[in-house]
Amino acid sequence: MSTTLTAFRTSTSSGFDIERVRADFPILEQRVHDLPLVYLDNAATTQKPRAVIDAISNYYLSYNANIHRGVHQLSQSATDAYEAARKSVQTFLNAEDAKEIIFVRGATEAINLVAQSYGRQHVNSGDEIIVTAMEHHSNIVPWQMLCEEKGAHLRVAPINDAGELLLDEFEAMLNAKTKLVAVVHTSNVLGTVNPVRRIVEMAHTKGIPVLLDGAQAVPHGGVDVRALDCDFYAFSGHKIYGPTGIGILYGKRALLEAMPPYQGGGDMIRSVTFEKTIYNQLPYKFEAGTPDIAGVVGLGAAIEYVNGIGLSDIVAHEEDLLAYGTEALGAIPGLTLIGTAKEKVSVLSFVLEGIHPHDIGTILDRQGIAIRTGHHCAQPLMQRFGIPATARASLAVYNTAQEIDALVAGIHKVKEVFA
Ligand code: 7TS
Repeated sequence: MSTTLTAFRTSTSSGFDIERVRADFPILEQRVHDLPLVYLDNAATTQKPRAVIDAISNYYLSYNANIHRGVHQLSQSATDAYEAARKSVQTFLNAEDAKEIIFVRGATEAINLVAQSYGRQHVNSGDEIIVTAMEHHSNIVPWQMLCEEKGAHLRVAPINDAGELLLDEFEAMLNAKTKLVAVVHTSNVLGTVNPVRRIVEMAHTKGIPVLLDGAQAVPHGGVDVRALDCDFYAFSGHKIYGPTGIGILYGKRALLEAMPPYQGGGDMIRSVTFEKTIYNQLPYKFEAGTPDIAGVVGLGAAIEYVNGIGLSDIVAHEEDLLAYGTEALGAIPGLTLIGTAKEKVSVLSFVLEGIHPHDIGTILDRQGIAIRTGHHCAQPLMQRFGIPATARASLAVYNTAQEIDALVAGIHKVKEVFA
């Protein structure tokens, strides 16, 4: 390995210590095929620190009960923990009100909620919804379903070869028929961080609301929904060191108040008769049925964990890794990085001349290295780049320069197999 980054920060004056961070994640001690695990599939899902695992087991061990229902002590404790997590998320996103934080299953469900509730209420025949060419399927298909139902049109803002949104083209697409802009904050394939503040400004000038898909943004930087002034923000707990099955929809209170419920059932009502149901207030109106209480508790612990390290240290560490990885991978003959935006997070998608990404992933796995290969639920983006798939290494707070060295050595082995 010839590449060295002299200023690599393995610890900082503010106390960031990579070895201490790694020790928080028990799974990183795993061996795979009798080799140390090198986990570089964080955009798919992150590993969980002990604090999250403990919070979930502590819920089941000591105060498992349903929420908002019982007068008994355990139910009260469960409700308190559930609502405390909502507060943590509110603070984390800098939302004005905890009522604007809706617990859902993940980013996918958050987007479907907006499509089915806000979308069905506001989108009509001939209207338009704008997305970008770099969306995950979960920010395409719900809008296509809505457009099909309503006779509306999905329009796609183009990107350049580096994987950056063409802002002028995007702006030119906004018109009186546009009912919603739904844009990925950070691309799961390219790592591109979109200029979302500008996007919101452009759309708001024309009175168009904006949904941001933040699934890949929240783990890699601070998100301030009030500063962004976005109308909806969606993310998943499992990509930010929390459990699967839990995620967040943030919505501006006035918008959420005016939206019909997404699902009917227990907890989302104030009163029910066979003649008429009166819906509950926010946020419960959108939380029908028994929620994933353990998941919420786990997500709350994950956010506290991230706050404990400090997002600025996480970002600084990942920036170092990205710079190191970009240089190291870029030096491999025959390797092309897909996604070279100026503003990007620690995602390294690549193709190797003459070798299918699936073969890269399989051979790397034999070396204990976990990456993802395929279309990454972004088939239209693959078509934009004229490729069927990429290999993708995506980095998190616990990754190291040595692991990138292992990846580089692994890729050289892949090339030897196919030489
Ligand atoms: N939006 C983006 C940008 C994503 O990357 C993903 C998941 C989702 C939405 C959906 O999140 P979910 O938790 O509701 O499934 N992305 C990926 C990925 O890149 N590899 O596996 C899942």
